[in-house]
This record gives sequence, C-alpha cells and structure tokens, in this order.
Amino acid sequence: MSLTTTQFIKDYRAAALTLFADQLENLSVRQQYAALAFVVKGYYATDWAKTKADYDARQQKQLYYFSIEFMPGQLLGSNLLNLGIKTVVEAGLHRLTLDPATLYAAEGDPGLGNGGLGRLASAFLDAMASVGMAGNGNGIRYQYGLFEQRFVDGYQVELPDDWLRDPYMWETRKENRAVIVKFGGQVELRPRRNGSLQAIYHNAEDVLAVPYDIAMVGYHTKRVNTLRLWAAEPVPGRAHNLAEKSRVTEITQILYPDDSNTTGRELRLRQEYFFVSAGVQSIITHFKRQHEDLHLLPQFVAIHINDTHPAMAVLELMRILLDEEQMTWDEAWAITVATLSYTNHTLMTEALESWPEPMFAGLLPRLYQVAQEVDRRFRATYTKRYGELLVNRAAPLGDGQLRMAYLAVIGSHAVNGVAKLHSELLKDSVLKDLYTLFPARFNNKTNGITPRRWVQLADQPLADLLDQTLGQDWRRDPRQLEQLRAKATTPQFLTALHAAKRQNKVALAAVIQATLGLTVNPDAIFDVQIKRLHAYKRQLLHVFGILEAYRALKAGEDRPARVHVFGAKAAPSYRYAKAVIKLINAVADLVNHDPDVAGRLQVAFLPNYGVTLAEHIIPAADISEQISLAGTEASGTSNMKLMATGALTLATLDGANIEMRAAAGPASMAMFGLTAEEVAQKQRDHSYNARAVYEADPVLHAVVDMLTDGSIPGIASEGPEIVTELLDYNDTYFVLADFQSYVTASRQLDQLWQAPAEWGKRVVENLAASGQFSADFTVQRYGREVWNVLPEHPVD
Ligand code: 26W
Repeated sequence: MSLTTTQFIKDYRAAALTLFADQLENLSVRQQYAALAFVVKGYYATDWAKTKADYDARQQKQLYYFSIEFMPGQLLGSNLLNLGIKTVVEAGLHRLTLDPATLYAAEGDPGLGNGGLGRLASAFLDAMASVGMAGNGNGIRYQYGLFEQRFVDGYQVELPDDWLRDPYMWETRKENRAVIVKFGGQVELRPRRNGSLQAIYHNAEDVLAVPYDIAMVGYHTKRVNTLRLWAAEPVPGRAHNLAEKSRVTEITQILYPDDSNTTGRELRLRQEYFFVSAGVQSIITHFKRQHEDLHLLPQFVAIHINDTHPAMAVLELMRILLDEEQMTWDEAWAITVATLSYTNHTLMTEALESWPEPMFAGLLPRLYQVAQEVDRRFRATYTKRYGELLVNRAAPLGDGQLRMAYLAVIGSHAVNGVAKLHSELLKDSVLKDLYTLFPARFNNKTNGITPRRWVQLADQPLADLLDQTLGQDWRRDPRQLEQLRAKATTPQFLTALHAAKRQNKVALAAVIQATLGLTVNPDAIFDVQIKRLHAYKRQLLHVFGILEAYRALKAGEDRPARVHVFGAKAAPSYRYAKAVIKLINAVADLVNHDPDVAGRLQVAFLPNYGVTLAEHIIPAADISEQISLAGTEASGTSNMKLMATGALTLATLDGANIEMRAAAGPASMAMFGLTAEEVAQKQRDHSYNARAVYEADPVLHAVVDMLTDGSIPGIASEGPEIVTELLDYNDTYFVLADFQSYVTASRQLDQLWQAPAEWGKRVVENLAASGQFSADFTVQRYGREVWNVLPEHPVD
C-alpha cells in the first residue's frame, strides 16, 4: 500500500484522540501501542473486506485449517512488513520521537498453543495469505493461553497466562456470526416420510459459540485471510445460574498444556467438539448463502484436520448432511471424505487420542450414533477382503475406545506426515493397517517456516546483508538464496556475515543479562536448544555434553568458549521433564559460578520460551541442537528457523534434519547417532543394554555419576530419578548409546570454529539451502495435491 510518513502521523494522532481522547505524547506505551495497532487495522480493513467479497464473487474454493492450537506471535511487525509500510511507519514513529522497539515489545504474544503443531498452523496461515491462497484458520479463543513459566530455585513454576487482561487489538468480535453448539441430552431419531431420520434432541445443553476474527495479512499480496477463534458463552435470554454459566465458559477458558500426552479429560473433549461444530456449522451456513446443492461442497470447501484434535469433523459433517440436509448415508459419506484431509504430527502412541465410548456417548450422543454407523459400515466393507484381524485393529471403535487417528484416516481423502522419514514411519507403524486399506491416501508434506518472521523481521542484520548481496528478490522467493553459494565466498562477505551474527549475539546477551543477571561472552559459540522439554528430544544428552566439556576444562583441556542457551517448557504433569529442567538449572548454577571455567563455559536457561523469545534467540545461534532419537521427532521446525539464520546444525538423522542436510550438502551439518532403522532393530531384538554402555565408557560413567555423587548441588531427588530411568529402565531414548558420537560431532564443530572461513563456508551452504523450507512452498503443495485450492501469487 502507498503511505507517506506524513499521512501515517496524521492517522496515528487521530487514532490516539479517537481511542483515548488524548495526545499521543500523553499516552502510556501500552496505549500508544494500541493506537498504532488501531491505525494498522484500518490500513488493511478494505483489503480484508475485498478479499472476502472477491472469494464470494469468484466462488473461490476455500480451505479451512482446523487446529486446536495457533501461535501467531506478535502481529504488529509482521502486519507492517506484509503491508509494505514498515519503513514508512518506523520513520513516522522516529519523527514522533517514539521508539519502534518499545512499541513492538508492548504487544502481547497469544500463546494459544504448546509448540510445533500450533506454530506451524500460524505459519501456514501467513504463507497462504502470502501466496494468495484462500486459506482460513478455525480454532479456540482460550481466555488463558499456555502457562507463563518461571524458575523458582531452578524448578519450573506455572503461572496463568491472562493474555486478555488488555484488549487484544487484532481481533474483531463477530456476534452476528454466532452459532449454537449442543452437548449431552438424549437423541431420538424419528423417521421422516422420505426415509431420512430426524434427530430430535432432548435435554441437550446449548452453548453459544461466538467468533472472534483475526486478519491474516499476506506479504505484498493485498490478500487478507481470516483466523476465526471461537469463545463459549451462555445463550442470552436463557436463565443460567452461576454454576451453569461457568460450566459453559470453562469450555474455552484454558489451553491444555500437554503436547504429547492425551489427558482424556471430558473438558478437552468438549473443547474439541465445540470449535469443530462451530466451524463446520459456520462453513455450511456461508456455503449455503451461495449454493443450493450441498453435493457441491467439496468443490468449494476443503477442511483440514490438524492432528487428531479436530477429527470429530468427520462425524459433525456427517451429522449435518444426514440430519439437516436429509442426505443418504452414501451421499453424505462421499462428500465428507472428499472435503476432509488429515495431518499426523507425532508417532508417540501416548499422544494418539482415543475417547472411552461411554464418555463420548454421554457427551455427544448423536455423534456417537454416527460413529457406530461409520464403524459398522467400515467393518462390513473391508472384513471380507482383508480379514477380521486387520479390520478389528483398524476400525474406529475398538477396546471400548473411539480411536481418533483411525477415524480421521477413514473419513479423509488424504493423510500425510510432516517429513519424509515420518511419513514413511507412519505407514510402517501407527497407521500400518490403514495404509494397507487406503494406500493412495498417504502422502508426505514436509513442514516449512515463514521466512518473513524468522529472517526479515527477527534477523535485520542478516536481511540487510542479503539485500546488499543479492538484491531483494529473496524476500519474495527465498530460493534465490541459492545464489549465495556463488556470491558469498569472498572474505568480505564472510566477515560481514560474522558481524551480523555477532550483532544478534550482543542483543541476546543483553536479554540474558536482563533476565538472568548473567554476563555472557558474545564471542563464544552460542549453542542453542529451543523446544518443548521432552525425553525424546534429549535435552539430557545436551546436558551430558556440557558436563563432558566441564570435566575436560577442569582437567586443563582447552576448548573454544561456549554459551549453551536453553528454552523449554514442560507439561505441568510431566514429572521426568520437570526433573530435567531442574538438572539444567543446577548445572547452570554450578558452571556459571565456577572460576575454573569462567568465560569458557556458560549455561543460560531462559524462562518462558515462546514465539517472541524465539525471535531473540534464533538469530544469535551458532549451533542448533536437533538431537532427538532418530525416528521420534516427526519433523521439527526450529531446525529450519536456525538454519535460515545461519546456525550450523548438530543433528541426528531424524525428521526434517535429513532433508535439510540433503538440501545444504553432506558436510553442511554435524551428524551423529543411531539411525531410525538401527534404533528399531535394537528395540525389536532388545539388544540395547544401557548399563553395559555406561560400564564400558569411563567418560560417560563419570558424567552420569555426577547426577548422584553430589558434584551438582541441588538435585538430590532429580539426579537419582534420571539415572534410574537410564540404568534401571534401560534408557528409553538411547541417550547413553549416542553419547560418544554426539561428543565427537560436537567437538568437530569446536575444530571448525577455529577456522572461521571454513565455518563461514558451511553457514553459506545452509543459508543457501534454507529457502526450500519456506512454508510458502509447503502450503502450495498442500493446495495443489490435497486441497485443490491454488495460489493466486505462486512462488515458483
Ligand atoms: C493430546 C495432547 C497432544 C497435544 C499436541 C498431543 C500431540 C500434540 C502435537 C501433535 C505435538 C506436536 O506439536 N508435534 C510436533 O508437530 C510439529 C509440527 O508438525 C513437528 O515439527 C514436531 O516434530 C512434532 O513433535
């Protein structure tokens, strides 16, 4: 959009007067931020309305991305960048003697997700708007997001994330689009003359679902899509006592903080049905405003199920097509399968949701009836050809449970994993039987990241250097970065690259100083591991690497200085993960206060890791730790972000690490560890003996013993607990097995660090290849191969 600084200042002053009846200068930073967001909202309002009108006028097929989690991050910077007015507005702010960084920092970060899955959903929405795909988000407007993490004496403490205490400027309440969602009661099926069954609800509990829409502004496309988040409210005009009121509002009160363990709680089931039913109902209402015949639905609507949490969309769409549209089962089923598609994000069995039939039937009686019929017809269709055994294993209802992953596959026309290895492992393991039945549905869609947030916004020094070196085309098509391989070999460029990274490290050092009171050496290697705390992600292996280095330095060995930076929240009920958090903080205390290693080894565990903190940490990383046990991390996305800002990856052959290495080159990453096949083999033949590895390796032995011999103060219970998992429960995630090759690979990076030109060369290889992992390419592949929703402004 064309905007002058003068015009912006005029608009901004007007907004301050309108919103706060006062001059800009007199307002608090929070109010100045709110007025600025208000102005920006006005700048894309027309495009937003026009986008919707265009889609309707052109009868554009639209994709609805159903996800129980979204992590959009702060939106002011990305909205200004995507509108193409960031420079103009920042110039205006300076002229008003306001500091853009202070206003950016005043924005809350809606933590409506746990980790990878939620952040990916938001990256996809940004990407779809930026390539001109008609893609919308559908989720929940939690009143409380993911808990705020504090460390008290090294222990994780969770505080409520009351993110709505200040009005959220980017949302618009659309009560005119509210719908009713029904829970409980009994359902009577009364046959109609046309043979279809009318479902009559008795004593059902009605909940009002009120949508809040947030604009998803495309990058220089004038396309603005919608993220719709639903809030639960009592139906107005119905008498509700306090208990009834809170029973309703609690549905969207809080995000479940687990990212790998199904809680099986009824409230979670209510949350899942609530946003699915509200979403499907509003999609069908919108469709019917334009089309009579719902048989045409798959031509104009695609609904994507982001992991199993929205899998009830299969049953809800069937319910509406059967009960309200009076279709036959086969008609309804054909439409449902053609409209729906499903992505699996984890192989962890404990993360695959299933609901006890009694709970499901009690809360969702009509949906349960539909589920029974889906199950009956599934068995009737496939048993003859595939036999009872396989069909019993693959049927949606089994062992008294409704198995949501199976329901999602059976009710969708496409099923994908999020990296090549993961998509293959899905076929060999958790979805093996369904792959036998529906091989054509299975495909892979390797994850991606949005280079606008992680490079253009978070890493200004690198972005400026890339502009100087390549011009600006890379900002539209990051595959242009491949040109770096040829252009970026000069000592000048490598020096400038190192300077850009150092600038980010100095900035992060200031954050570490302010947050932890720790002064870190910006010329040390910044070794970063940022992701949820989970045993399979092996933060423990990283700790063992630190202890190995600590012992070596104490023994007088010389090593390049390293600062280990951690960011990680643990699910509150995940005891082992919380023990590892305490261990990391205890090791930080030990190492950071030991004069023998001062300035050569430091550990900074920054609390409350999330999107905004990631934007500070990622550009400052030299080493990216992607050390999960091979075969456990579905894809990873922090690996791609750290690659795109010039870190070298220390990695196992797991998830997307494999594809990143293939893209950047065999020497571009420091690989180590067992392969997924080797792990599977050892698991199959039970040939792994962790204690034997421990006994056979004196270095490892000494490191493990530090967890119980008092060398690390403050872990009297956590240390033994962790060692018990390793030596008595045979180390589920092969930490001991991969220790030596991990240390070797890490030491190779120490060597490389002492050859800056060589290090720089590897960084260039990674930067050059990083463009391939833009989410723009990922969503285009989904659009062309699964959703049949095409990009208006394709990047290819
Ligand atoms: C029911 C509790 C629960 C909640 C969330 C179970 C599982 C989840 C998510 C699927 C966990 C998750 O975030 N998975 C991550 O998804 C990323 C995006 O595809 C991948 O990059 C990560 O590898 C994967 O762990």
